[in-house]
Amino acid sequence: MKEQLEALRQKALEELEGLSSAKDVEEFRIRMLGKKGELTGLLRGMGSLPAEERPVVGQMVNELRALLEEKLSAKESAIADAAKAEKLAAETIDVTLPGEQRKVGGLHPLNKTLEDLIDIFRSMGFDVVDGPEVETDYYNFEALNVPADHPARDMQDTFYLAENLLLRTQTSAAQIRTMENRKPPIRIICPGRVFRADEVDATHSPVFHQVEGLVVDKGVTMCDLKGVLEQFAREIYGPDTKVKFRPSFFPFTEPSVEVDVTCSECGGKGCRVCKGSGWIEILGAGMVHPRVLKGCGIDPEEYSGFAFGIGLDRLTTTRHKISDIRLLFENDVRFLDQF
Ligand code: 2U9
Repeated sequence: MKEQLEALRQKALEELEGLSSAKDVEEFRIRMLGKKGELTGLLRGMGSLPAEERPVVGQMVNELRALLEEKLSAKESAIADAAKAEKLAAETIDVTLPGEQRKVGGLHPLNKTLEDLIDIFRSMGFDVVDGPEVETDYYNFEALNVPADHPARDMQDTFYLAENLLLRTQTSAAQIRTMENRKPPIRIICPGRVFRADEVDATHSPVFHQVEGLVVDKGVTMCDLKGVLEQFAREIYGPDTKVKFRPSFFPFTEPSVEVDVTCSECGGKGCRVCKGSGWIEILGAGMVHPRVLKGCGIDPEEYSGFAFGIGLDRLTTTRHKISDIRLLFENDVRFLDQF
């Protein structure tokens, strides 16, 4: 029996050495120390031993059991430590590697131009007002003295949603509402999207952007209009920019003008951008028609005003020498990245 025990000890210690996984350890434990295990088997065989040998062999069995248990738990923690070390090594992060480059977004060129414009007019004392994109016929046309037979009222030029409801063709309606609700002095600009049933090409889009302005007070004259718009043009195109006022016609202003600036590309000599003329048209303006003031409850005998309309898309394309208005709406990041 003693030899059997010794042989088992030898074999067990040898096997134990070769265990390499938690699963191996558990199987070994069951095989040796479990209920039907080899050591337990030897213990059962003690019944056939002479009584005086039983305590000695019993002690040897217990010692071997204790030794195996101790070695097993040491083996177990060694395997767990090795597994942990291996896992940590695999998870190692090299903090010195360069980080992932995150792209930082920028303002769309239209918004950039709009922000510049708002800054310029704010510095001259203008407030910014907003209005709905869906308007009634009254606010979009009637209140602006646009007659019923005006071509702009045609279905071909305006997107109608219902008989009396349309997508605004200019942002003026918001200014009519301001005049209805506020007493002069009024000094506002109104930026926003407007809609016209235009075919898309390099210079036209059915959706585009405007910034309209309105000043109403006692004694406002064409001189004020000229001063404000010259200041605006110089801030946008540079201090040497010359400004030209040409007579024009709009139903909502009288007199009306169109405003040109010297071409920023050629300085007025004539080039491809200004089609050889040396001038670029940037906006329309005029003195608010007395009928428009009256319709909003403002007495044209007491007050006068001027208004202007700037096409933001055109201003943006001429400023940045963008050849096609469609680029502003396609949102191709390769294009937008340049601003
Ligand atoms: C009120 C009264 C009058 C706004 C004006 C223009 C002239 C004009 C165009 C510029 C380029 C439209 O986007 S565009 O095609 N606009 O030429 N707009 S005067 O006149 C107003 C506005 C509000 C109450």
